[in-house]
Amino acid sequence: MIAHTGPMSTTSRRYAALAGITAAAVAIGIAEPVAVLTGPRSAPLVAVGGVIVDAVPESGKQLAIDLFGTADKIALLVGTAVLLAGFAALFGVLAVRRLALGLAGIAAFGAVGVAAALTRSGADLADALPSLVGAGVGALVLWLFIAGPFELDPWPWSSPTPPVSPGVPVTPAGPVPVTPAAPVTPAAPTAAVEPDEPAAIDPESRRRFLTGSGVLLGTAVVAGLGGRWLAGRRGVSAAREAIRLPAPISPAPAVPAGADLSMAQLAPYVTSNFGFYRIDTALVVPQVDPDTWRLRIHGRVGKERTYSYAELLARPLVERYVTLACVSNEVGGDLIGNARWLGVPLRELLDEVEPDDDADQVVGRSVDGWTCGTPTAALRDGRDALLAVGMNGEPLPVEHGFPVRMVVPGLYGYVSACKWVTELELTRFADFDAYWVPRGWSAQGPIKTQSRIDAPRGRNRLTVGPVTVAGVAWAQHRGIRRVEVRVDDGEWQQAALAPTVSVDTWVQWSWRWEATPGEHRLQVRATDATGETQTERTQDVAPDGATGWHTVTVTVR
Ligand SMILES: Nc1nc2c(c(=O)[nH]1)N[C@H]1C(S)=C(S)[C@@H](COP(=O)(O)O)O[C@H]1N2
Ligand SMILES: [Mo]
Repeated sequence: MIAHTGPMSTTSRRYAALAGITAAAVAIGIAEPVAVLTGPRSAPLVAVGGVIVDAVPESGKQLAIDLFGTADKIALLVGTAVLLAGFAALFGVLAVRRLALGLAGIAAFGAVGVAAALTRSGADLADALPSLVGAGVGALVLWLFIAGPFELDPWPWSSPTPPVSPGVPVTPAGPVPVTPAAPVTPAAPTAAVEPDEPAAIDPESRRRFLTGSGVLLGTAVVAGLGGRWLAGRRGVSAAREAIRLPAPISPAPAVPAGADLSMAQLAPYVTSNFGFYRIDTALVVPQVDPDTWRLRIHGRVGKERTYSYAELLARPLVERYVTLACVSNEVGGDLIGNARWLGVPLRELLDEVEPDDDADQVVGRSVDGWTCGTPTAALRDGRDALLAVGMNGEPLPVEHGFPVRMVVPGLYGYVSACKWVTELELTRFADFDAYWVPRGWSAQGPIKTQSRIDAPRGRNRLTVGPVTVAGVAWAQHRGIRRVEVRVDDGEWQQAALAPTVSVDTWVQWSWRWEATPGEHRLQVRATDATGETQTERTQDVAPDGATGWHTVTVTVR
């Protein structure tokens, strides 16, 4: 293979880009089945994506959530893949100039993959393997197209004297630009050699090149999807389905009749597991085997202790309805849900380890390294803070933290609801910042009193006459005393509150409105059981939760 220095023809660049992209695709694809052995988080795409998730400032993350909803993870993976394809095309072009340059590009990407995989929390050396194997195979593929059996013969150049592969006669180029999509018949051998025209490619070599890249791209897709599928089969769904949860010694109170107004558009009082919002930083859902899972409670304690899943299930369990809310929930947003959680009271576990008096923070640590910091007081003050194993009568869904998570009434999820929890460390707020704190969020995250209008929706067209305005309001662990609605800055009108199970859940409210023609603005505000009314002042979700009144504009005819 000769190192070329003249300008490349467009045709040449297209083939080179195809070679580079094929090499990268095979590298990424092959890494997936390797990651079945070393764990899905070691796959290069997932490892690099994870580093990006942790590094992106919260404003960017919020934007992603706004744009893509919770599909932001898929968007990130697709975005990463597109970016990667761009670089891969460049590496292909470089490789035609000098193979070593292209190979160096692939090696650099391999190194990025290795570095990302090794710096994920809990990583071991084996996690380098998917990126290493991928880069090795990718390099081989690049060689195949640039200087190996699939090489174009010759690589077209627009330099005055097209370089000649040894032993192959030069065929002059035809006037038509050659593109990979439309194969061109070889030019007549009699045509004059134009100095700026690339030499015609041997059709046989073009066929080999295109067939090779087609087959290899297909292989990459099959290997990638096959690897993901295998990883899914190695997951813990089967183990989860085999679990029979014991009955609680302290069952959840029955949901009072009328707690759910059963209105279309209105969020149901109990959120289904399927409908429950999901927020976490995990690009692949952690698969935690309940048989080997352990919870270690340590740090500033008198007696460090470790619990197994079976030990937890053997303890007296309680079941409670608790409404979980995300601090990233905008006013009027839906990052909130109410479920029936089964678990061990965290207070009992903490009593057993005998925390030091100055240990004011309990850091929950997930198997993927994510952390949250909960005030020790909130876990010991008698509220139903749970180490949960069940959600709405089932073992926790895998994406909601299987086998074990924390649930603490009254605190936003980011400071309390650690999923896939494996460690509780007693420490001090002064000594440790949990995951979101250095990223601009408050260390303390009590849930703010909020209310939402679910019906009617904005832009709904209504007819004159009675309209039921309804929604939910929440002030977990304080409870809701009053919900008021007003129309067009008029008098506040008291809404009817549906009954609830406890102060730890949201409440449905409704108000009958005699709608008059025209455009109207509906607003809601709640007052919690301490007598405090939610503030009108609007505040963004960062650093400790949004404030303001939910406002919906409707048209009545
Ligand atoms: N391991 C882990 N646990 C986590 C998170 C996370 O990123 N990783 N996110 C928290 C946040 S911000 C919220 S709001 C809740 C959401 O719980 P859900 O996904 O079950 O609704 O989980 C919390 N627990
Ligand atoms: Mo959250």
